[in-house]
Amino acid sequence: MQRRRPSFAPLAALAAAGPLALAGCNSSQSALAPRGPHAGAVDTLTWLVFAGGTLIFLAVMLLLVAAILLRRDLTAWMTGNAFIIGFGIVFPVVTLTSLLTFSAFSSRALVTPAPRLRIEVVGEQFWWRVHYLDARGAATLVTANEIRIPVDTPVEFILKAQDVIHSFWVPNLAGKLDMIPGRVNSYVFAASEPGVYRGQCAEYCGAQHALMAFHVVAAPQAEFSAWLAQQTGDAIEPATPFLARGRQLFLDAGCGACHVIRGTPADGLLGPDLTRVGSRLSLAAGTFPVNIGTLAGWTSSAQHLKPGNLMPSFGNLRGAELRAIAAYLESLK
Ligand code: HEC
Ligand SMILES: [Cu+2]
Repeated sequence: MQRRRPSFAPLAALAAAGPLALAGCNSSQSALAPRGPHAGAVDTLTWLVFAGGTLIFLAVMLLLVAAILLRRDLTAWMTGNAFIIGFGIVFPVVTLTSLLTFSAFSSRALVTPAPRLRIEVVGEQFWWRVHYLDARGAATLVTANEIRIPVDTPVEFILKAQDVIHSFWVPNLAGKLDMIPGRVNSYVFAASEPGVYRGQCAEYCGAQHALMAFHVVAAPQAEFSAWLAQQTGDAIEPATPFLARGRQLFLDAGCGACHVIRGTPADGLLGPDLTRVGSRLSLAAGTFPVNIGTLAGWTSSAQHLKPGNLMPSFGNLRGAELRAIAAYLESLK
């Protein structure tokens, strides 16, 4: 009789899956690449629990194999009282108590620093409304889908939701926190390195939940202050007749019913503030880069590009009109 050749297919599949899984491990939007003290504390705790869990798992497997191979010699010892009390009571009590103590101290580190800046973020289907607050809690700047913060500065994030439950998550900087309609949640975190950190809605909130992302841009204090000063105030005036025509078309098409452009009659609150939309890193909550092409495409086909979002497609606008509107929006820096 011929012996069946052993099949290596499962091993090959495992070998192929390894690199694929590792490919997910780049440092952008990763909780394993902390860039601030709060994410750092979470990271330490993660590795501690992971390493401890792995050790205990290996020890249990070792005992299992020993019990199978050595049979009676060992099982006699394993059913003795000392073994059961030692590994069944003392060991779990000691490990779980020390973990609890360690994690309690880590979480204390997460809540202590006094914030020096307060930013309110409201989760909307499917984008983020961002308010920079002054000391009295009034909004000094309203923007969307992008949050700028100074480095090494604890910032308090005050989280709300407009419609359904969303979850605010910037893995490189902090853990996630839910945004719940009718409730206010808040937490403080900081970035210790300048950079652009991607965030993502982490609670399923409807059809376009996956396209509900944002960026946190951490910059040195001086750069941040300059940005904040530049962002406040009215939108810049159109510099050419073409851009002025774009603004007129924007207003005539009724975009102002849902969008604010400060300094113009556009004062609608249903959609993102567009006063400085040309200066943002992304369009439609992290979905596209901002340029004339994506702005025109979005305006004519918002429902095609992000089906079910709350902006209708303006398929009635002609090419020349779209180009003017998109050029005007792109100029709003
Ligand atoms: C019925 C309300 C409504 C009208 C009218 C409307 N929009 Fe919007 N708009 C929205 C909403 C809601 C979003 C957010 C979509 C998302 O990302 O989920 C949005 C997003 C945008 C964005 C992306 C902003 C950002 O920060 O990413 C641009 C640009 C935009 N709209 C331009 C326009 C233009 C131009 C018009 C007119 C031709 C228009 N909108 C008319 C509701 C509206
Ligand atoms: Cu969401």
